[in-house]
Amino acid sequence: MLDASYYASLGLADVLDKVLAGQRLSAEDGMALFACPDITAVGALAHHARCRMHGDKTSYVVNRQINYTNVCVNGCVFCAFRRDSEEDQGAFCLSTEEVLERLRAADATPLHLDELHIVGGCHPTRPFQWFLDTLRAARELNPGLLIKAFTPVEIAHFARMEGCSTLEVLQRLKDAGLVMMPGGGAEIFDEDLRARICPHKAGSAEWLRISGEAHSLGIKTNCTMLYGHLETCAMRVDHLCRLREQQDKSGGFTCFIPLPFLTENSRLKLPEEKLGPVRGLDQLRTVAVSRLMLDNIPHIKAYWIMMGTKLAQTALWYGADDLDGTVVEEHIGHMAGAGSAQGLTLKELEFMIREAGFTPVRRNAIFHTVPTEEARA
Ligand code: V47
Repeated sequence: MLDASYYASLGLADVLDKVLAGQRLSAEDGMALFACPDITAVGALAHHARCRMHGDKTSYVVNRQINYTNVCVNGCVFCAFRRDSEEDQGAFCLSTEEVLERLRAADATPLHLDELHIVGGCHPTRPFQWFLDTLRAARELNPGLLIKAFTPVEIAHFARMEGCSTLEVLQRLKDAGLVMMPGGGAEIFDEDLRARICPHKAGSAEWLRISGEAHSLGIKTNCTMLYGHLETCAMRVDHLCRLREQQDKSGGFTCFIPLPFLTENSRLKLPEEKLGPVRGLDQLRTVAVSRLMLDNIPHIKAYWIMMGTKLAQTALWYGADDLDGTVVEEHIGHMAGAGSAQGLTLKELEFMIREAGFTPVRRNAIFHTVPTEEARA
């Protein structure tokens, strides 16, 4: 399958050797993978690396996403989700009771919830205490619930609002029940481009530092990359290398999620040659290169909400081993034109995985395997 002479003809002889030997790829190798004309050859390498780590297992999670607000001080140019103030059309701002209502609705279904994913904009006035109280109230309602909440960008915002360190914010959130953090807000680490697309949010070094601080407290986190906008392949590779370096230091990244830029309702104007959604083949290649470069991050997610279900299934053959979840209600992608459903059932997710040729494994927020409904009955 991984024919040495064929990879040599593609200029990937060294890359093949390294992948077969389980050795680390260089940034130059990453660039060669982006330049390779045969995407299936890149995919086969990533599939080899994925199978060595996970065999044919593909995880999914019974979860619920809650976006508490889209009012945000950051004003990122790409974001279709955010609003400047609560008075703007399409702005929303949930109370603790409204968060709990959603949780009660989830608890009322026969399915056990294995992850509550809470994320939102950086609201200009909502005090940090609200977040602590809401986490505690959610845990009281469902004591066994694993809560994945707040990106490093929100942590930086809370620290500014509260006038304390990000480490203190993280410690207080952990005390209130936070076990895991989502990987949003990483966008693209290249400082010049970041200054153009998200000048006001936490910078790259800060995002990485806060992730490392969370890891030092035993809070696992995810990481992401927003791609398919103005970045180059060199910037993507640089982004992956910076994540890999951070992971060498702090070790707490659990899953990487490449997020293809969705263009509707965005203020980010793309040049002619980049107009329209990120090409499917580019998405598959980016998943594959991510799997190959991030040798120290266990999981790669094909986030079906942003990719669509068909491409997410295909991505399982290009290095991804997780699909995310039942979700139920999603705003960030859908306000930017995602054509996917708002949520999927457990049966639909399992069917997607089996239909693609893999074995479904139900997981929780921290990627531990959890029993099926039948086993819990
Ligand atoms: O940080 C914003 C991205 C992220 C657009 O950690 C966009 O398990 C595409 O991070 N097109 C939030 N992407 C979502 C996110 C996430 C989702 C699911 C699971 C996890 C996890 C994390 O969405 C933002 C930003 O990078 N984003 N606008 C857009 N128009």
